[in-house]
Amino acid sequence: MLDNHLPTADLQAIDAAHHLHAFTDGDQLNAKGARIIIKGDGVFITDSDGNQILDGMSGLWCVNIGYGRDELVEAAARQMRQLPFYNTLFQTSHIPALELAQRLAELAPENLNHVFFNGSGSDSNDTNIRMIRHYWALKGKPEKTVIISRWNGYHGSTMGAASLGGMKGMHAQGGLPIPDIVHINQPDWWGEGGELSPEEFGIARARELEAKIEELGEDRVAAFIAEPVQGAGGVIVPPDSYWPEIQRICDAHEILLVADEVICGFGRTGAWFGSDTYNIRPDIMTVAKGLTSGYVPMGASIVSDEVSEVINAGGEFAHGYTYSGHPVAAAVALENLRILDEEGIVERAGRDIAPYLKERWESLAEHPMVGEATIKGLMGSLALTPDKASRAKFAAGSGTVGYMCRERSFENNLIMRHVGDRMIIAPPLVISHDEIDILIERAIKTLDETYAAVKAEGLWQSA
Ligand code: PXG
Repeated sequence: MLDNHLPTADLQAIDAAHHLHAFTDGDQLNAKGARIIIKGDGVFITDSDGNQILDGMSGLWCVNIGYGRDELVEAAARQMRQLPFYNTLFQTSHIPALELAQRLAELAPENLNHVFFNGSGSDSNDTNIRMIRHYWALKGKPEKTVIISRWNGYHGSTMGAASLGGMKGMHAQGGLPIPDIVHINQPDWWGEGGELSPEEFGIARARELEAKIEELGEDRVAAFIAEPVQGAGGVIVPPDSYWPEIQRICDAHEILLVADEVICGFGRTGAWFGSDTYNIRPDIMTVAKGLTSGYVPMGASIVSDEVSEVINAGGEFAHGYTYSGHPVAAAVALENLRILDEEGIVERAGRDIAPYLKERWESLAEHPMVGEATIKGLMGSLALTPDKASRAKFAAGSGTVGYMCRERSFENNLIMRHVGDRMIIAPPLVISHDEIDILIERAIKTLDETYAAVKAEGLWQSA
C-alpha cells in the first residue's frame, strides 16, 4: 500500500503551502500542521506516524460500510473499463444509473419512486429548492416559494443549501441566505428546553412550523426541510413527540415535506432511513454520504410519484449536473447497497449494534462532566456541562471545553468531534462489540483528562 511516503513534517509543509482546507481556520491549522491520514481498514484509520485511530465519525458520517471493501474498488474498476462516463442529460441513460434508481425506489418509503441524481448532498438540496419551486409554479401557484427550515440545521454549503441550513456563521459569509428561506427553532431540549418536559418541548417546537405557515400564509409556503436527527448541529435527537406533530402539520397544510437523509440514510439511525425510524412520510428525500459509503461522491433527490408526475409533465426541467448519475459512482453505490443488504449490515446495526452502543454510550452520563448522553442508532452526542442539574453552559464560551476534549480524543486515537461543547460520534455500521468497548474506553480516558484539565485551568465555571 502507500506506506512509503515523505516524513509527516514534509507532507504537512506541502499541505500548508498549497491546500486550502474546507471549514478550517487556515492560519491556525498551518501553524500546527494537519494530521495526515494514510489508509483505512474496517473502523480504523492510520496516520502518517503509524497511529491506529478508531474512526468514530465514519470519515464524515459516510463510511457506513467501513474502510477497505475491495468489492467497491472492483465495481469502480469494472465500470471504468466498461464506460467511465456518459451523461444522462439529453435523452440518454446508462445501466448503472437506471439500476440504481430502481434500487433506491425499492428501498425508499412507499411512494418515493423517482430519483434525480446529483454529485453531493449540497447539490441535492439545491436541486430540491429548484424542483420544489418549479413544481408549485407548474401547479399554478408560483407564489409558493418559501422554504422553511431550522436554525442549527445543516443542508450543505452551496448558496442554496447553506441558505437552507441554519448555521449563522455560514450565513455571515457571502451574502446568505438567498431570498424566501425562513428558519424556525430546533428541537434541542437539553440546550433550549427550559422548564418544559422533553415531550412538551417537542410539541412546542413543532408548532413553530404551524405558526410560521400561518404567519406567512399557506399560499406562500412551498416546503419544510429537516434532518430526522440533526447531525452537524451536534446530533440533536428530537423528543419523541416532535416528528408526529410535524407530520400532522405538514398533512394539514398544502406544503411539501423534505427529509434530509444525507446523514440519517443507509442505516445510520438503525433502519434504512431516518424516515423509517420516525415514521416520517416525506415527499422528497435528500441522500448522499452513505449511498456510496463515501468511496466516491454521489447524491440524489428521491421524489414522490406526485412530484415526479408534475415535473415530468411540465416540459424541460432546466436543471442538472455533468455528473448527474455518474456511472462509476452509481456502480459503487449499487455494490455498497448490495453489501449493506446481503450481509445484513443495516439490519444488524438496528437489532444488535445500536442497542449495545446505546447501553455503553448512555453510561457516559455518569461522568461528572457529561450532562446528557443521547443516541439514536449509531449517532451519539454528549453535552458537556459544569452543572448537570441546571444544564449550565461553560463560562469560557461555547466550544472552548469541547475543543479541548476533541484534541485529547485525537491524542487518544479516537475520532470524536466537537460541536460547541457537545462531543459527537457516528461510527461505521460494521463496528463490533469489542470495537465499541475500545471506543468507550478511549472516550472515558478523554473525558477524564479533559475534566482534569478544565479544573486545572480554572474553567469549571457556569456561564
Ligand atoms: N445535508 C446534511 C444533513 C448533511 O449532513 C449535507 C446535506 C451536504 O452534503 P455534501 O455532500 O455537499 O457535504 C450534509 C453534509 C460536519 C459536516 O461538520 C457535515 C457535513 C458536511 C460538512 C461538515 O459535521 N454534512
